[in-house]
Amino acid sequence: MKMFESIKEQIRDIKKIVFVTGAGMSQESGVPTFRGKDGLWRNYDAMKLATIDAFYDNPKLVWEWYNERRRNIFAARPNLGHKAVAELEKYTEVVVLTQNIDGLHQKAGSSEVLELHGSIVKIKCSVCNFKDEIMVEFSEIPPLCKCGNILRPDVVWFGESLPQDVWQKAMIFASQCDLMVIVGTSLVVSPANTLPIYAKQNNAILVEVNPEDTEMSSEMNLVIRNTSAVALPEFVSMFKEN
Ligand code: BJW
Ligand code: ZN
Repeated sequence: MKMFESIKEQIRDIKKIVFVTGAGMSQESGVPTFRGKDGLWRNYDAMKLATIDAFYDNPKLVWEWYNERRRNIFAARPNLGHKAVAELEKYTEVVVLTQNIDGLHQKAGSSEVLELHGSIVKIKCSVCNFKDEIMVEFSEIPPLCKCGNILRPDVVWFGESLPQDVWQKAMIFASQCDLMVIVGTSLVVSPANTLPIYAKQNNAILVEVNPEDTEMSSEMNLVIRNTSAVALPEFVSMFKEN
């Protein structure tokens, strides 16, 4: 099993690695992905729940979805893939640009993680500037801010901009890396799916880890058709040999 043989020789010159991760990264930790059969919750399409319109139509329903996901995520443990990414910091500079809100990269020990789509532990007011972290569940949903308006999960829904400071940094890291590893994302959601383009402009090596084809598979230098918990430990083992 030599998945990464074709880039082995190039590995010794790599100084900066950026991981771009999506829901598939946490699939082996028991966190469902968005698309495909996994992306259904009580027969609702996750893609339709992740919108500001869905929230204003039915804030209680959307809060229930996040509460249930938060319970599942709190019970989840980082898998061998998350751990491999964290371990790689011993050998080279590593930045993780994640679309996930589950915090599992940080739990695994990664020190530079940019959360592009927010975090399941954070909340904000839908009107004023109030922000907080949620530790215990609200007894009544939707919870209200001191200002009287509805509190919402501090995540990025369709039609909303990414946190600008985070996105600016993500673009810079992407355009300066030598190797980008794209793991467990269908790359259908913009602007996160433009990050590989910034890396390519810098002549970075692009590696995709995904059991299935994605929008950008044909742009990759290497495609590993395997899961993250299987492929990433082997990827990291190459750095140990060097
Ligand atoms: C494994 C595996 C294993 C399985 N190992 N792999 C038309 C109208 C309006 C907007 C738009 C429009 N056209 C385009 C847009 C922009 C829109 C967009 O991209 N839409 C597309 C769907 C068409 N984007 C936005 O709106 C973004 N904002 C924006 O562009 O601002 C400017 C703007 C403003 C106003 C108007 C228009 C533009 C914001 C996007 C926010 C996305 N938010 C969500 C929810 C976050 C909070 C939460 O988690 O609840 O982010 S949606 C959801 O998708 C979530 C994810 O982070 C994101 C990406 O999904 P991901 O991670 O790729 O998961 P999947 O399920 O798609 O794929 C999993 C992959 O893993 C698969 O490939 C599997 O094969 C693989 N896999 N097991 C490895 N074990
Ligand atoms: Zn408020």
